[in-house]
Amino acid sequence: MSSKVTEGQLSSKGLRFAIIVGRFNSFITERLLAGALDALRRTGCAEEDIEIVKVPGSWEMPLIARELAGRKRYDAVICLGAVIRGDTPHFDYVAGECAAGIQRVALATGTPVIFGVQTTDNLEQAMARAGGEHGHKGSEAARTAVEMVSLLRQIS
Ligand code: INI
Repeated sequence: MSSKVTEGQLSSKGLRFAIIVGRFNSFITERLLAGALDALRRTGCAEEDIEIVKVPGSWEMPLIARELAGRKRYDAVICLGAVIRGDTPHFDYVAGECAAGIQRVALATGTPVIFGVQTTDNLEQAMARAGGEHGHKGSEAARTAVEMVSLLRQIS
């Protein structure tokens, strides 16, 4: 007897997404956005089914995510940001609260809210994860969103 395995599919045709992008470290976040848009297009999503909302920084994401996820207009909300460690504890507050807030919004609304926020020690690490040698956090976040929508539909 074999076990039943449920996995999300990677087709975004007919799905609607909101993408929240932080302007802080925009040199990185614009790359994350380009990767996310490319992944959504490749999986079948129509351009008019994507809304992009820009926020000052990663700290502001959870509130806007709650607003967008709460409308039930989008199948998933994708958050894209870049928090880069500096010389002060600021990094820990911004990264920690952003991560916790995003998770809270997903659990409270039942809408997938994807944590496509890089938390790195320096710009070099950020670049390597924005289409460099360590992958692409933007396209990865978009594919995760597509998979989660499909998975939720299958199990509910
Ligand atoms: N916001 C980021 O998205 N990344 C950072 O690296 C960052 N740093 O290092 O300060 C950052 N700060 C701004 C923050 O998100 C808020 O916009 C700001 O504190 C106003 O609320």
